[in-house]
Amino acid sequence: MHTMWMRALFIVICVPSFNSGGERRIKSTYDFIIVGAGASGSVLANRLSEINHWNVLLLEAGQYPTALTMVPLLGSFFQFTDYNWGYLMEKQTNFCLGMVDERMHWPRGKVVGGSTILNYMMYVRGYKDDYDRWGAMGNPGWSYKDIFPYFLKLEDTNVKIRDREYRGKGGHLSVQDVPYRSKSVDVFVEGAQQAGHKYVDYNGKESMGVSYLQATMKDGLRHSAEQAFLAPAQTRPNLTILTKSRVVQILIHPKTKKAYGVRFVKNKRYHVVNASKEVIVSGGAINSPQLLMLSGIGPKKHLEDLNITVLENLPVGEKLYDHLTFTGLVFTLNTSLTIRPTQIESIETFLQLLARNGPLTVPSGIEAVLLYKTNISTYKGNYPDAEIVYLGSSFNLDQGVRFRKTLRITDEVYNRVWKNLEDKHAWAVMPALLQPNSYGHLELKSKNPFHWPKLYGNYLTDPENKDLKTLISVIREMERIVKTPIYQKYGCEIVRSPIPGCEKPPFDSDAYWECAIRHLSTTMYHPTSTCKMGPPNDREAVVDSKLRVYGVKNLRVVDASVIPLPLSAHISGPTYMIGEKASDLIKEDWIK
Ligand SMILES: Cc1cc2nc3c(=O)[nH]c(=O)nc-3n(C[C@H](O)[C@H](O)[C@H](O)COP(=O)(O)OP(=O)(O)OC[C@H]3O[C@@H](n4cnc5c(N)ncnc54)[C@H](O)[C@@H]3O)c2cc1C
Ligand SMILES: *[C@@H]1O[C@H](CO)[C@@H](O)[C@H](O)[C@H]1NC(C)=O
Ligand SMILES: *[C@@H]1O[C@H](CO)[C@@H](O)[C@H](O)[C@H]1NC(C)=O
Ligand SMILES: *[C@@H]1O[C@H](CO)[C@@H](O)[C@H](O)[C@H]1NC(C)=O
Ligand SMILES: *[C@@H]1O[C@H](CO)[C@@H](O)[C@H](O)[C@H]1NC(C)=O
Ligand SMILES: CC(=O)N[C@H]1CO[C@H](CO)[C@@H](O)[C@@H]1O
Repeated sequence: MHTMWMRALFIVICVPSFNSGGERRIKSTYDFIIVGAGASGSVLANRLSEINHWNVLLLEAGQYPTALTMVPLLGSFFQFTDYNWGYLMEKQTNFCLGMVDERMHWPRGKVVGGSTILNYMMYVRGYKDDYDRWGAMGNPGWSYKDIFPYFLKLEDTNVKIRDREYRGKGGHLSVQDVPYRSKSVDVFVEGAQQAGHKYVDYNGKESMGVSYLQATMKDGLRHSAEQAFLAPAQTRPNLTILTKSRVVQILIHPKTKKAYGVRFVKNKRYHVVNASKEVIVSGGAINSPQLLMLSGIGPKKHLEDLNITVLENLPVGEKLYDHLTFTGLVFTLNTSLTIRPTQIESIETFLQLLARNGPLTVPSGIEAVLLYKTNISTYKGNYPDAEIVYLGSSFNLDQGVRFRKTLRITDEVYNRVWKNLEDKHAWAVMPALLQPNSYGHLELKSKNPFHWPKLYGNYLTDPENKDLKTLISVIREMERIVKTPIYQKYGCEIVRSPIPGCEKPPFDSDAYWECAIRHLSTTMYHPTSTCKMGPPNDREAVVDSKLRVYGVKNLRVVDASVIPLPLSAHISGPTYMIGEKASDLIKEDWIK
């Protein structure tokens, strides 16, 4: 942010994008109305408009993104624009203690492409057991063997280490190696192997191990849902995309319980459009449950308290799984191998980007991942419950200007832990919990559709404290990795400045790490399960295995909300898959 060209970027962001977003005349009726142009909604819009005689309307609350969103290192930058809904988690006891107002930031994309415009581009599909569990819960068609072909269908994989028969070629979404690698990431990948982890294609045959990052990227730039799925379909006459169109209600006949259209706001005016076949809600794991509840579908008591007429009593929003990660684990090397602040600001780096290489192509600084099973896990299969996300730098990379603010780290904490690292070769990992036992929930604040919902993460609240123990075990594993010969060669040391508020317990004791985790943990931005899929006898289920909302006709939810259990994955991949699978389910239902 300190050089001319970085400032210029700010200015360009403010220039409206040239793509006006289909201001065609709004018809009164479409066959399908899709709410939300995120990961799932974009796939649906593409696949449903493949059918000649179907008219599809895609409504998106946000606008088209500027081309700058394609620069991978700038990912987190756009969280400070109106491409982000800007949600904050409610303040909860003994958590987020090192954050401004003790509240966690929960960014979500409000832009064509949804959260795939803001996300960190990590492509991690998840494992056989992830999906076999969905099937075993009574969701026919969702076992690994059923959904695997959809991953192959959506991907265009271009990575060096690749288990061929496990990876798709020729799909819409490009998955690549990051063209630039800091020297320090090689040390991590080697160190993890010296500590006994395998080097693998983590989206391939071997379930666990260490790997360089595979990213949703094309030619070194972000490949979003908008580019992968909407751009190729945009000119189809039977697809209408309306931007800055915020749906405030799903219209449902109170007697027949049939969804027949939506009400939305565009240019400060209310519009009503009908759907002759279906309304499909793809607003993401926070907005989809919010919209259902505003429309009378949700927990009876909660809706009645807000004076919303109850059409269907369902446990909408009552379960919310997320992946938690700890951001206070920082190390230094005695040699210049990491990505340096001065490097980021140089003109040379900018020129490298034009050649589709250099540090700006690294998605938000993330370079590698290690997926493995901790010794806390009691799961029988060979299946990871933990992840270590490797950053080739640390939050001081930009002098605390941006990364720190996305996490709402207070000045006091930043100054103590990171400030004096600004001239050191610092790097960080983010240990993450993939199979949490705790879960949160969300509620409406009021019946006003423009009010934020109330979000509760409830992290680390499981009665046996397994989530906390797992996170500490992952920190310990990282400490083991930095003891390997390769790390010792570069004089690796853990940063020992205690987090303010955690000075009492001896540094590096379990009690210290618990305190640190309660101060500086954050979401990996993976909320799911708020409109959970399940069989009719599952009392937590909101949609059936065809993603139809129970008790309401012609209404589906298709996005990360339907995911029934925590995934050992990052959520964009599975959400694209859900979009592909749902498109086929819808086609099967309507093409006789
Ligand atoms: C900062 C960040 C980093 C992430 N990093 C990664 C990563 O590295 N790897 C990964 O796999 N995943 C990552 N994710 C998660 C991933 O991007 C999401 O899980 C995925 O995009 C979810 O897809 P979705 O279709 O459920 O919702 P979204 O992609 O969020 O799309 C929902 C869309 O619906 C629109 N919408 C909502 N309500 C309305 C309404 N009422 N009317 C009209 N439109 C509406 C929204 O504006 C949005 O465009 C990250 C997410 C964030 C925010
Ligand atoms: C939309 O559907 C409703 C309910 O079936 C109907 O009353 C209304 O007239 C329809 N509107 C249009 C424009 O077709
Ligand atoms: C619900 O309606 C009743 C009666 O009109 C009113 O007294 C009450 O304040 C309303 N509650 C809310 C939460 O709006
Ligand atoms: C669990 O694993 C961690 C890191 O790998 C290690 O430090 C710890 O001692 C292990 N605990 C037990 C009980 O084996
Ligand atoms: C880094 O530390 C290692 C181990 O102490 C040492 O052998 C090496 O010479 C150091 N390198 C530099 C550049 O100081
Ligand atoms: C009616 C109509 O214009 N149908 C088009 C819908 O989109 C598909 C895919 O591009 C075209 O083949 C149809 O002609």
